[in-house]
Order: sequence, then C-alpha cells, then structure tokens
Amino acid sequence: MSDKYVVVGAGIVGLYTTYSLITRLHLNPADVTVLAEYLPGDQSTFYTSPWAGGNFSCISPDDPQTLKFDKFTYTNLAKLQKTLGGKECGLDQRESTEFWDYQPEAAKIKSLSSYLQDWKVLPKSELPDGVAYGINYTTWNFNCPNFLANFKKFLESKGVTFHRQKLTHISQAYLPTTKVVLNCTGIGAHDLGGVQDGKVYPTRGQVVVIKAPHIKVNKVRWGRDYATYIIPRPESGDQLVLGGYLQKDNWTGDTFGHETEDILRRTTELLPEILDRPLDIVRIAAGLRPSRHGGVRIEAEKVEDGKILVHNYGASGYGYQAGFGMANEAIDVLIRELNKAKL
Ligand SMILES: Cc1cc2nc3c(=O)[nH]c(=O)nc-3n(C[C@H](O)[C@H](O)[C@H](O)COP(=O)(O)OP(=O)(O)OC[C@H]3O[C@@H](n4cnc5c(N)ncnc54)[C@H](O)[C@@H]3O)c2cc1C
Ligand SMILES: *[C@@H]1O[C@H](CO)[C@@H](O)[C@H](O)[C@H]1NC(C)=O
Ligand SMILES: *[C@@H]1O[C@H](CO)[C@@H](O)[C@H](O)[C@H]1NC(C)=O
Ligand SMILES: *[C@@H]1O[C@H](CO)[C@@H](O)[C@H](O)[C@H]1NC(C)=O
Ligand SMILES: CC(=O)N[C@H]1CO[C@H](CO)[C@@H](O)[C@@H]1O
Repeated sequence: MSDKYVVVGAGIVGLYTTYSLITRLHLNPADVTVLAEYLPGDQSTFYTSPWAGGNFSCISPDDPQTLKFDKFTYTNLAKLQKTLGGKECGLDQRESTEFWDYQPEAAKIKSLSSYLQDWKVLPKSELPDGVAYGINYTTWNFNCPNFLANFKKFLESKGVTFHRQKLTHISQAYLPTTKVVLNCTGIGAHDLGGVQDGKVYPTRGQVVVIKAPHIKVNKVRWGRDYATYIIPRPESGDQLVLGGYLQKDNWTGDTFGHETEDILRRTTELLPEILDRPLDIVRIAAGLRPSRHGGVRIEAEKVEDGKILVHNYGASGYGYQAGFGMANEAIDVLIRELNKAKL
C-alpha cells in the first residue's frame, strides 16, 4: 500500500471520485487512500450522504454545467449498478412523475428530454390544480446507506484503503508519498483549516421515512418556495421517503414535529394512496445539503513541491444524481494538471 492518491471525504462525491480516479487513470487501487472523519455506516449531521432520499429528479439548477453532470450520471449509472453487483447494491429504476407550479426553463427540458428513459410530457388535462407542467419518466432511486456501504466494500475489494481521520488542517491530507489530493469534504469544506470556503452553506432538509409496500412510484412537486417529494427506497423492506424542505443556512440536525406534520399533509395530498394503509413511521431525520454560492467547486489549486490538489465539493441537493458527472469532471481537471506537470 502507498498513499500516492488521497481522496478526502467518503460521502457519495468522494466515492464516485475514487471510482472515477481508479478507472480513468487505470491506477493500482492500492495506491489510493480515502481519508474521512465519517465513513459509510456512520450517522452525523456533518455527513450528508446517508440522509438523502436518493432519487434522480429535476430539482437541480438549469446551468449548462449542472445539466451536463446530471446527464453523465444518469447515463452511466447502469454500468455502475452492474459493476457493484446489480440492484441489490442499493440502486434501482422506478417510474417517476414530477410537477412544477411554473414553466421550467426550456434549456433544462431540452436536455432532460434528450436522455431520460420513457420521457413523457403529461397533457394539461392530467395535471392537478395549480400545476403548470408535468412529466413522467423512468428514474434512478438509491437506497443511500446501502449504496454507500456497498460502494465502499467494492472499492476495498479492489485494494483501496479507507482510513478514519478528522483533518484539522489541509496539510494533514498529505501523507509521506502523496502526489495528488482530491478534496470531497462536502459541508466540511466550510470550516476545515487552511482555506475555509465561506461560500459553502447548508440547505437543511427534513424527511419522514414510512413503511409503505403498496407505493412503488416516485412523485414530486416543485413550487417556487417548497419541494414535496415521495421516493421509494429500493431493497429496503418497503421504505418510502417523504419530504421535504430546502432551508438555506440552517445548521440544525434536529427534527421538528410541525415539519413532520406538514410533510405528511403535503405528500398525502400529492399521493392520497399513501393512506390506503395505516401510516407506519420508521424514522424522521434531517440533513444538511452542502450548497455553495456560485455552484460546485471543481478546480485545481497550486500547492508546493509539484503536488496537485483538486477540489470537488458543493453538490447541494444533487450529490447522487450529479456526483458521477462531477467526479468525471474532477478527473478531467486532474489529467490536465498531470500533463502540465510533465511538460
Ligand atoms: C434531506 C435530503 C435529501 C436529499 N436527497 C437527494 C436526492 O434525492 N438526490 C440527490 O442527488 N441528492 C440528494 N441530497 C443531497 C445529497 O445528499 C448531497 O448532495 C450529497 O450527500 C453530498 O455528498 P458529499 O460527498 O459532497 O458530502 P458528505 O456526504 O457530507 O461527505 C463529506 C465527507 O467528507 C468528510 N469530511 C469533511 N470534513 C472533513 C475533515 N475536516 N476531515 C476529515 N473528513 C472530512 C466527511 O467525514 C464525509 O466523509 C439530499 C440531501 C438531503 C439533506
Ligand atoms: C429528490 O431529489 C432531489 C435532488 O435530486 C433532492 O433534493 C430531494 O431531496 C430528493 N428527494 C428525497 C426524498 O430525498
Ligand atoms: C478543501 O476545501 C476547503 C475549502 O476551500 C478547504 O477549507 C480545505 O482545507 C480543503 N481540504 C483539503 C484536504 O484540501
Ligand atoms: C432552522 O429550522 C428550524 C425548523 O424549521 C427552525 O425552527 C429554526 O428557527 C431554524 N433556524 C434558523 C437559524 O433559521
Ligand atoms: C401520472 C402518470 O401519467 N403516470 C403514468 C406514467 O407513465 C406510466 C408508464 O407509461 C403510466 O403507467 C403511468 O400511469
């Protein structure tokens, strides 16, 4: 084992990045170490990935870069699912219906309609009151905690080392033989010593997880200032994730009774069939999406002695659905830096 390549962070972005690093640079996985305070299996407010509902949805922003990351991820997940052992890895496809209270951006619809499977624009007559636009397609759903655990297990089986460590300063990421560091610290990028990124802020969300074997579809409604969603979790013993909230700059990991009630009201209004069986609440949780003013940061930073640092954080509410594309971009940046270093 050596530590030529260090990935800091073991959330979904760190795992996608580790996978892309190994496959695209054809590395010996034994040269790669993942360093993180929290690892798959852990639960903490400062570890966002286990809390996600885990669907591919149309929530992400409309800029060309995000549209590209979404597309890359959606169209490459089938291969990743196969590599990780099929749908038992915690990733599967489901039908999804999404409603908007307003007309979404044309560029976004153009991009999504070019690759989403079974894409269908719903006729106006089928839209509920107050809805301006609706689509129906086949999406990807993650069972987030299982997927993280299986992804880690797969990378370990190839030879990658996972090491638990809380860094208090960026310099600690450089182990004796380290040549390249990839920074995938999510919300942690806000206050890690060295160069704190004040642009990083949390977007808090609360979800209610219920047991609902009779609900097999995703249903989402996007308002200007709210988001309501219903997401079945694959291979989870029939768990259904109900949400949610998008609260900017709110750091609390606590959950609130009035938010649970509001989520149940909105989701059962959107999909009344939820109440065809008695409500069986499994868990109520809150997480902090790692948002960033100006969007994700994927760029190289100069560090001394020819070492390379590439940042990849700020995935906000779409680390699962855009993260594979972000990882691919981060590796493009790394390859350019490696080539420069050779000149
Ligand atoms: C309620 C909710 C629902 C969501 N639903 C979806 C969804 O349906 N689809 C979707 O695509 N996204 C969803 N998201 C967003 C998604 O969860 C995030 O975009 C994603 O988890 C971010 O992953 P990450 O790897 O960047 O960060 P994290 O998962 O937070 O991982 C950060 C890693 O860096 C490590 N780290 C940080 N600082 C340090 C340090 N100083 N030293 C050592 N290690 C450090 C941490 O320990 C951790 O391992 C949702 C989020 C929430 C809260
Ligand atoms: C559905 O996906 C969006 C982004 O992909 C996310 O913000 C939302 O929270 C997800 N739903 C659930 C239940 O997590
Ligand atoms: C990651 O980026 C953040 C924000 O710039 C910074 O505070 C932190 O030191 C970086 N960590 C590493 C390991 O490069
Ligand atoms: C954070 O959100 C909770 C729940 O909605 C709310 O009670 C609290 O006042 C918020 N805190 C801040 C600082 O906005
Ligand atoms: C709400 C809605 O129109 N759902 C449809 C989405 O597409 C599938 C497959 O074509 C239909 O079975 C659903 O009824």
